[in-house]
Amino acid sequence: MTDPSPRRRQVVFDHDGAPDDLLSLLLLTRYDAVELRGVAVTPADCLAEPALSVTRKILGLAGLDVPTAVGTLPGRNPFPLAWRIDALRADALPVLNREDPGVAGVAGADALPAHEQLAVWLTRAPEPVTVLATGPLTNLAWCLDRHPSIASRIEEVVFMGGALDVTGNVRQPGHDGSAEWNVFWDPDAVRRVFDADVPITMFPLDVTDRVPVTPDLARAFGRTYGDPVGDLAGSLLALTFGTLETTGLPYCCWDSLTTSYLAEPGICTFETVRCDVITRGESQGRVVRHAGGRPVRCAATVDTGRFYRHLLGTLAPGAG
Ligand code: AGV
Ligand code: CA
Repeated sequence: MTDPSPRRRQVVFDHDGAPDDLLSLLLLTRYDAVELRGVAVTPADCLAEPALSVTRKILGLAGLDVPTAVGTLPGRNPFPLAWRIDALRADALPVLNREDPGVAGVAGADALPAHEQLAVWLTRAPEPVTVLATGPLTNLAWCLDRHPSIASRIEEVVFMGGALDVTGNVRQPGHDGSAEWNVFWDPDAVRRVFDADVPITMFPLDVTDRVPVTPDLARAFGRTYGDPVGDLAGSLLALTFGTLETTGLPYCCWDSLTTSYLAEPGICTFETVRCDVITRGESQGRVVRHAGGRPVRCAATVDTGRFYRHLLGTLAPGAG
């Protein structure tokens, strides 16, 4: 008798359309360990319409018929427009436009806005679902607020966000720089999710800063040129170039490292930290260690080489 096949995690993905989020979506489409049940787009680090469009095209490229929804809830602290327009560039990449848009089925949004759709996905799932969030937690917070019993439908929240023992990445007038952007966009949402009875695994800047997008990593995808998945991955990484020159901070594999946890959890080590989030004032959006806070399983160290090999091995298996 053969072993029963390992259980596939039921996953709902909530992302916010930046190149790194799209690379994460591409990874998810390749993972045997993941059954993708729905993809929500939060209009935070992206423009909603092209981010939804590119999401559907990536699912189409993978041959997956997965429902999508786009968010309408606003955040308190908007992302720079210069970052949000990257979704327009990604949506125009040739590798995603080999077919007529009508044929690829990219036209028209699903009926429900993402927060309501997320509630439906979680409620109707046959077993508890992992919510992977690589953008703000606004949709999930709304679900928990409006339908508190949804907490029991959630197996684990896996979230890219926070900066515990390192400087944040927000550089805005009136802010002290201690926050990470996904939390800063909607600090109250993180508070709401922290208050819920759900297991949280968080990937703060403390680890994600250790996996920058390097020229070597991006160029390695050239070795499988002609393969649509590898070409898309390399193109998404190329879109991140210039970040250090324009912001003073490198572009990192923040979201894709977080996503890799669903397939290869041994890339990082973890420690449980009692956390709180500051929601007002010049440190708003900062996640802090706090003795009375809620326990969060936080990624603490990362095997950088193993992560880069995971990316290449998953998205450009022939690259060696
Ligand atoms: O703070 C990291 C989060 C990740 O979810 N995002 C980018 C990733 O999708 C915000 C962000 C921080 N710095 C950025 C960001 C930059 N230089 N460009 C675009 N987005
Ligand atoms: Ca993101």
